[in-house]
Amino acid sequence: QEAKPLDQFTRATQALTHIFLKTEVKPVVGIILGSGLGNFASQVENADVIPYDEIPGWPLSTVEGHSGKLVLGTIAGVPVAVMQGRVHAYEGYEMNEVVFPMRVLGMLGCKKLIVTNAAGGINTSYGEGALVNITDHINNTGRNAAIGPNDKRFAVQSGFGQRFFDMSNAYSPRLNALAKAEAARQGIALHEGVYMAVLGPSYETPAEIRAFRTLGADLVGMSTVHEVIIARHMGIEVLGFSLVTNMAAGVMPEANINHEEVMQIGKRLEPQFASLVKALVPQVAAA
Ligand code: CYT
Repeated sequence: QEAKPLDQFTRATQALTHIFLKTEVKPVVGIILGSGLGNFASQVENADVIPYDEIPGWPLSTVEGHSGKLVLGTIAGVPVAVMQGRVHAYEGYEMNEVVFPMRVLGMLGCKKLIVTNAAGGINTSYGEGALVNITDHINNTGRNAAIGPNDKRFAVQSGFGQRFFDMSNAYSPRLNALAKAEAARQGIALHEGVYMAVLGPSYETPAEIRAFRTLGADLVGMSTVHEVIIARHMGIEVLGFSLVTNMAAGVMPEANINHEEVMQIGKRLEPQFASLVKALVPQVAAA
């Protein structure tokens, strides 16, 4: 007789058990680092580093520049779980695999999420290297991460874990206000924008970018929306940032887009990004 496949919640508890055996940190803020922003993990003090390939059920990235480690420790005294690297749907992963780490972050005790990505700039008021606070998203991937049987056990606070759930304030206005104030305090130019997610892996065509602009998108990328949907399903409050690594296709005539450039811009903007996020961690935790 064949064993019944384990449900997502049970698989996530297996990952949780492994993590609990490797660290005593009980994170309250989860941080997901996008392409080129992985160095931020070095900000974590007293770090316990768990390679993704040790964690049962954790999906492994196939893309260069997405090294895979879960780093647990403290930032400004706040216990955090930092994901250095994530998988994308374009790698061929199913939705439940893409958001498995997000489920585990919630179960570890993270009530807040800081999610970051490298994105193409659609809004012409941005330039390469612009730092953008995400105010909302448009999920144009054709998939929703919450598909499949609904499991209420994933809720991290009462009233959440519902089959149908609100996305009106998916990107927390009060956390965005903290980010805006902190950026001003540090003299960092922080833009705002709506993030459009596509499946990828091809970058967009100029016609697609014109269409997306008409639809209200300021940024385009291939991640984040699935994690945010699952965070909201669980009742986790979200703060999101995009780093504009390149202007999207057709925005700068003559230019074309390559992954190396995306990674380089990430490295260049890292110090600003790190200083902003580091200062925000205790504020977000206390909010
Ligand atoms: N750039 C990026 N599209 C872009 O132009 N990083 C993702 C998607």
